Amino acid sequence: MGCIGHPFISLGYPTESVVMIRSAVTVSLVSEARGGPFVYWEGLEHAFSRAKALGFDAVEIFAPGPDAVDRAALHQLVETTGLAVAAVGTGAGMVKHGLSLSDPELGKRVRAQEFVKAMIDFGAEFECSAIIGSMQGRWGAELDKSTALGFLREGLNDLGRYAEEKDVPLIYEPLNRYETNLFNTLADAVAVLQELDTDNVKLLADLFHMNIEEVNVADAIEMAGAYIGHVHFVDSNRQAAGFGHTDWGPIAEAIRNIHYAGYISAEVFPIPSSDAAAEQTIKKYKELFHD
Ligand code: LER
Ligand code: MN
Repeated sequence: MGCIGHPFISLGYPTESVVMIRSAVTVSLVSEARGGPFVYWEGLEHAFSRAKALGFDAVEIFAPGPDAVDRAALHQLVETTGLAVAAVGTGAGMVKHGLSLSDPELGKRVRAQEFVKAMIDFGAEFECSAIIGSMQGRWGAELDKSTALGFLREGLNDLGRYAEEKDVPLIYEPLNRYETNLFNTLADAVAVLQELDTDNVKLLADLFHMNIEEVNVADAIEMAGAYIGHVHFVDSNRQAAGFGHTDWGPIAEAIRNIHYAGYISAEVFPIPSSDAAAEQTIKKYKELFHD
């Protein structure tokens, strides 16, 4: 199953449907990101096999770049496990190459766009979206805020339209204040999406960033509603859901209320181990969304 295909199962009634929320777990293939909030680190085969054994629907991939993954081998993994690719992260463009969509230098912004476009192509081959998180960049001494925001808007417009040609949404992720000074809340990000020339850019609700920035996480989810296209499922301390102090009831209710039909993807530290974090995630996921 691809990540954006047929999210609703019809019950035969014209106005009723069951929303297909699906589970995913992250794998990082980026050595520079060691110590970061990704569940699996031992390659795609290992991640797909563990995800399959634990009952996940999909794997979200943080790759060093568009050419770093053997695509034939990945197609084979998708086929043999029956799992999907939930999304592909683009953060390696920043972590490995120092690129961002709001860089003061035109040449670097162009390279950032080229990197993301190639990642969109990679994701589209597996029917899923690319995520723009740290690639959004930040403003600072060399670049004032409104110019940086203009660059980001330009990037989201171009890349959102590019993704549309490939039949996949583009996912934009507001981050907490320690990672970007552009947009930190879903409401601010929704306002930006409303100004774009395309409606193909959706938001990533990362519940860790939201725990830091939102007045009320559940209310923010309800407000952003149909703009949300992906969820990072993570507790207050960036560990697996249930290992921190997040109050999950109202958040799960908000996700159901907006008829969310995408992935609930664990982007968490592998604490106390990758498998323990994944097992806790799928247990909490079933408790909140599927029992
Ligand atoms: C970074 O903090 C994050 O949440 C990632 O999803 C960004 O790529
Ligand atoms: Mn995230």
